[in-house]
Parts: sequence; C-alpha cells; structure tokens
Amino acid sequence: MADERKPPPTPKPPAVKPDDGQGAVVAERQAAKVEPPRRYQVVLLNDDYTPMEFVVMVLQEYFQRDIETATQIMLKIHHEGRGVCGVYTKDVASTKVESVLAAAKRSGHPLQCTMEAA
Ligand code: TYC
Repeated sequence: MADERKPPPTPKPPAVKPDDGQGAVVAERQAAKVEPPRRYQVVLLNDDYTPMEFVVMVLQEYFQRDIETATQIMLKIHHEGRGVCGVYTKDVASTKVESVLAAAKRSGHPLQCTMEAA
C-alpha cells in the first residue's frame, strides 16, 4: 500500500523581492574599501668590490632591464650610492631581494639589496 503521507515540502528558494538595494549596495561598498596593494621599490646599494658587469647582469636577469638601461642604472648606483631597480608588490619585491642576495653570495660579491615602501 502506498504511503499516503505527504512528502516533505521542497524548500523553496527565497522569493525574488524587488531590489531593496542591499545586494548592490554591499557590493559597491566592498569595491570602494579595497585599496590597491602597496608598492615596494627594490634598491641596490653601491660598494667598492662588486664588479660592474655583475650588477648589470643582475639588473638584466632579475629586473628584466635591457643592457643599456641596466648599464645606466648600475652607473647611477656607482655614482650616487644607490638606485631603484624596479617597483613591485611586497611579495615580488621580497623575492627579488632574496634572489639577488643569494646570487651575490654564490658569486662571492658583497652586493647589498633592500626594499622600501614606494
Ligand atoms: N662600485 C662598483 C665598482 O666600482 C660597481 C657597483 C655598482 C657595485 C653598483 C655595486 O650596486 C652596485 N666595481
């Protein structure tokens, strides 16, 4: 004999109400709250021992500079004591600093590299 109890009512999706403004307003508020990520400049420091060619190679390999730009930046550092290699988000800047320091250490050069809020 068939079970004559009614099946439980299927849950209904919430009725679509006329736009009370809430959804759209929330989305707009969220969008307005999101700030662009802070940017960090990666800076190379001058020293008396790291070969110029090594610094030019670093600027080409790790900062995607062509050889002319890399040479200009290297000479600026050489004459002024420091120079900006590029500006990145925090994680990217931090990875570049670590990569440059590791490459300098491997090659036995005292080259120093740091990052600062742009
Ligand atoms: N001053 C170094 C030299 O005369 C060259 C150099 C340039 C070193 C830039 C570091 O970040 C640097 N060999």
